[in-house]
Amino acid sequence: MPIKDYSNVFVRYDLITESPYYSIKRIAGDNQLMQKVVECVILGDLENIRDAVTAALEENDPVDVIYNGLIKGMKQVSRLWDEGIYYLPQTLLASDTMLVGLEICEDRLGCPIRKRGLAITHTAEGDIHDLGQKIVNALLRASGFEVIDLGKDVPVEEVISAVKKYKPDILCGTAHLSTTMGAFKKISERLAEEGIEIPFACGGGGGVTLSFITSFDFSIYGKDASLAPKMAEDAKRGMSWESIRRKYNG
Ligand code: B12
Repeated sequence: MPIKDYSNVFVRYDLITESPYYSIKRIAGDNQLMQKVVECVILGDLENIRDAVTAALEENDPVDVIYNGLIKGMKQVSRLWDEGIYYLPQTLLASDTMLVGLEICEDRLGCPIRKRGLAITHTAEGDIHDLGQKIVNALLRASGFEVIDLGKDVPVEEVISAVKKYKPDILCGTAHLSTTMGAFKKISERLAEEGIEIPFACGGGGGVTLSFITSFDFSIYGKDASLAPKMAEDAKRGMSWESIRRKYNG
């Protein structure tokens, strides 16, 4: 049948919230302030994310806004990517939007003056998926840990040098690519060569699974960023990496 009405040909049904494709209420729940945060992340709305997060923080705890706003939004972005609806530009925009929101939440979380310990975080060599790492940073800082953030795409040797220099209580890593997660194993081998025994908490996606992470020494698998401060606390109290792994990975 020939198309008679062309008025909707440029409408991005995958991007508009009225789309039956997703209902924002179903994703974000009844809290309208949180709905706005989720919506900004999904749409990569850099213009409105500041106002949305600031408004949500008036009634919600920063950790709630991170989990029930920013991460919930990013989960939908992951789904849209996996289903081939989002491509790199939309995903990148959504990621940047999430980072702006996270920074505001992190400021609001503050950090205790007295430092409880030291953590080094990084995203694996060759990998730029650093959203998880940024959440880990925020939660560690909020729990009183000083965080040395080595950033993303960090060469294995740079991680080892930083560990030797700063002697942290815990090392944290994030990876998302099947081609980059092997850097964790290399770090583990280099730590052993250097005679350094340190808990190495790893998280992320793709092939970063419990069975992969626990296939080499020092490493502990963290499914969720909220585990990082708990693991860091245990490390600070002097628990060995084996005991921490038993506690969190069974
Ligand atoms: C966002 C995203 C991007 C963004 C990244 C922006 C950024 N600043 O991070 C952009 C658009 C740049 C991107 C690029 C690419 N991406 Co990408 N991307 C994603 C996507 C959609 C979401 C990942 C994400 O950020 N999730 C949200 C965050 C918050 O989750 P998270 O990092 O997992 O963190 C949580 C936990 O894992 C945990 N955690 C994380 N770290 C740690 C650490 C510790 C210590 C602990 C305790 C916990 C913990 O806590 C967090 C929650 O609380 C996934 C799809 C998916 N289904 O996951 C693909 C995905 C990861 N990307 C993929 C690919 C292939 C790419 C590209 C190669 C695409 C390309 N052709 O160029 C490039 C890679 C470039 C590079 N060299 O890295 C593939 C990887 C496949 C694989 N197994 O190898 C995926 C799985 C998509 C797919 N299904 O194909 N991507």
